[in-house]
Amino acid sequence: MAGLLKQKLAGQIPGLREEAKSLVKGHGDKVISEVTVAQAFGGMRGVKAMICDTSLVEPDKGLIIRGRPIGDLTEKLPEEIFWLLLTGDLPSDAELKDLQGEYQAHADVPQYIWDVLEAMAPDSHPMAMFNTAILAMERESIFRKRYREGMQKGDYWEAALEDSIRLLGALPGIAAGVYRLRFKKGDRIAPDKALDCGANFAAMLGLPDPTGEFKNCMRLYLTLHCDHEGGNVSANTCHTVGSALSDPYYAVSAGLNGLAGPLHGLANQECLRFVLDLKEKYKGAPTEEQLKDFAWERLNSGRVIPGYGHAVLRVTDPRFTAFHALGGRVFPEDEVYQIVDRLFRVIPDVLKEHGKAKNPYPNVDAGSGALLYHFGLREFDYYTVLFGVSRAMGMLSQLIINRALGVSITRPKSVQTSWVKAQVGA
Ligand code: CMX
Repeated sequence: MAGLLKQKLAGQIPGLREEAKSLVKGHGDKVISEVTVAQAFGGMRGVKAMICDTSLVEPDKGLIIRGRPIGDLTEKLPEEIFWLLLTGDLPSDAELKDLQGEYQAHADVPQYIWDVLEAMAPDSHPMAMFNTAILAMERESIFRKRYREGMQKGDYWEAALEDSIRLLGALPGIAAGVYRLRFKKGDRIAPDKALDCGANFAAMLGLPDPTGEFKNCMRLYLTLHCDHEGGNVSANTCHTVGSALSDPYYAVSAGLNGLAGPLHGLANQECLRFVLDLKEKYKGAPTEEQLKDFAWERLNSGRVIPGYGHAVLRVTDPRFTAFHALGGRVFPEDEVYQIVDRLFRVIPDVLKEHGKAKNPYPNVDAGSGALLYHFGLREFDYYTVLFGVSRAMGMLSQLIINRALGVSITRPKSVQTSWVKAQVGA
């Protein structure tokens, strides 16, 4: 592989290495964070102990990809986002075409993957099927092969990039195949190599798309979920597994297993269920007044409002804004969309008055499920697979950069409870 992305990275990597080396050499003993007892017992929340340059989540701005707010990137294709995540720049037309060509060269999923998936129990979770396919493809890893042949440390990133492109090229086909097999949608649909990644994915899912808006929805979905810093469960897991020099197939599959957890990738299902329950209860879209009463009833019974609040953000999530805008443009009359829209008008004020949630505004999950539902993608268990196709871009770009920088194997020090007690005099 000698694509333009590889060439661009080859030009950037010496500078990145030099920067990291001189920071460690000149300032290696300076303190950038500390850890409290509460953090050690509480998921290391807020401890600054890893580097991730691909993206940043700002409380007052939301997701920033390489300095660009995600709200400014909603018209970009997922392939452009991968290029941006890795290099810090958006690709030129020629660079984009080149990368798309590389994806297309690996878009056909080998038959042995389908054999493995078809042998799985028919009620297997779609995420288990998706991850099994990725693991089964590990036999194709260029990184593992070259490592065994004695690859130089300085070349690790090249092999990681090659595996990553192969994986990103194949993931839409794998994910679409899982959908059609698991939910008995009929034969698989072959990739259309003339299409961009999001459009091709939409086409392979096989849902009716007379207006082409489902393609737009898939492009947007893949773009918006691409990355979320380095410390979240999937990115952090991928980072840790990759740090052992496990190849990208192992590392991404591990990260996606984390994404499958109810505290990570499942929230949009919960939000959509909440909206559909409202539709059922009120036999259609409730009025703003009805929603207000309902929200108070729910809060007074000690339950949260799904889709609202965030651990970091303190404004409306720009990813919600983008999904909301697409729904408003394409199907403003849809009752599910109308509920999402009315909740957005009502809930922030209710939560402000309630006074508990630090962020009363909607997060990304408040609206994405409604779009999928509208377009006929109604198998909730599948939604995390869509998320995974997108988030693989973030995990892989972080992994390639880490291999380029020669980031060490992850090995924080654990301590015993008795040590903590002695330390704090408890
Ligand atoms: N409805 C009601 N109460 C809420 C709330 C909501 N949507 N969001 C937060 N609160 C409450 C919390 O339960 C907490 O109450 P207690 O003090 O009684 O425990 C209090 O407000 C303070 O919480 P917080 O610091 O504002 O929020 P956290 O960082 O602890 O949690 C989150 C963030 C997302 C888990 C939380 O806002 C929530 O449960 N939201 C609803 C579920 C949801 O939308 N999840 C999707 C998250 C998407 C993402 O993370 O990307």
